Amino acid sequence: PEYQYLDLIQHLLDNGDRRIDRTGVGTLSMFGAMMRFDLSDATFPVYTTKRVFWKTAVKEMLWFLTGQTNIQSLLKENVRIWTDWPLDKYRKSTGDMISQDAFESKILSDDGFAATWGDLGPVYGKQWRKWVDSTGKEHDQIATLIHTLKTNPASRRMLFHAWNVGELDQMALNPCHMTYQFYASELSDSSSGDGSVGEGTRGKLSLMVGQRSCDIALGNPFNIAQEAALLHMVAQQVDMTPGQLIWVGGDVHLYLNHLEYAHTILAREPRPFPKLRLARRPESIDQYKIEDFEVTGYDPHASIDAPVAV
Ligand code: THF
Repeated sequence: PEYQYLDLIQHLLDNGDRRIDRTGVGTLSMFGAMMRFDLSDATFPVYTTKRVFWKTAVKEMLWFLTGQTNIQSLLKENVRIWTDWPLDKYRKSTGDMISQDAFESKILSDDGFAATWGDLGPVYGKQWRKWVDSTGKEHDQIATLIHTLKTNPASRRMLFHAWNVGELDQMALNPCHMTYQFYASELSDSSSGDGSVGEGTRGKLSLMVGQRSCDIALGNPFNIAQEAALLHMVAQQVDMTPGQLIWVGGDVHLYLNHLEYAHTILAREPRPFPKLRLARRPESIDQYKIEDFEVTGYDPHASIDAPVAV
């Protein structure tokens, strides 16, 4: 299954359209791609051709699910993948060429500073949990999704979306992964009940994620791991078993400073995906902790350093 990922990278190297992107780094790009991962038997699709820091990726997902948008709470979990954007803004606005370490320390120790400089605007978490409509009413898309999965799992409207057109200009970065659509199959008769039946008995749950823009080297390994984690969590919450994770990419690109990364990873042999067990079943979808994720059998090749384009 990991060959899908390697094939995409090979395709970008062979046929990618060379262009200058928003960041100025340049990419090899293609339009339209799909990957499918089977999550049955507790499979956790974390790529093995490099070490993927899956805990960081899952922590980011847990952060999205709580509705937070300030990097302070991420930094408290030692997740530094979002620092570049507020840091860039701070440096450009103040002319203070502070180091990343010093900036992060200040965000952590000074709540006022964090409130001013650490917020990413109405990004994923805000839209997922508190989408504000034209009347000022807040919509919790995640709660609605869980409710529909429990009460009407044959619905074709089980999705949440981050592309809030009216708020795009307030976001540090426009959403990359946008639509999360769920599909339940093999539904049992108890599916219209109260969800109090035994674990995983109500049916099989699949997730399709639509992503408009994908950094194949840095972003995609994180995205697949965290989306798989989300599917495992949602399935547990609604008493279903995880089915397939289907990933659909729009502009899928390899940054030109990741060419060596591409050649290194293509020379490696994939190994079996690890397994995921959720150690406990929290009361709600936003109460999972990283300690709940018990991963076994992860035996990756060495990690590869690659710079992120801001
Ligand atoms: N912008 C770009 N250019 N690429 C992205 O992947 C990306 N994201 C998020 C928003 N904008 C993006 C940020 N997510 C890493 C991973 C995910 C990121 C940003 C950076 C990263 O550097 N990963 C390294 C180190 C991980 C670690 O230190 O824990 C890695 O080797 O995986 C796509 O969501």
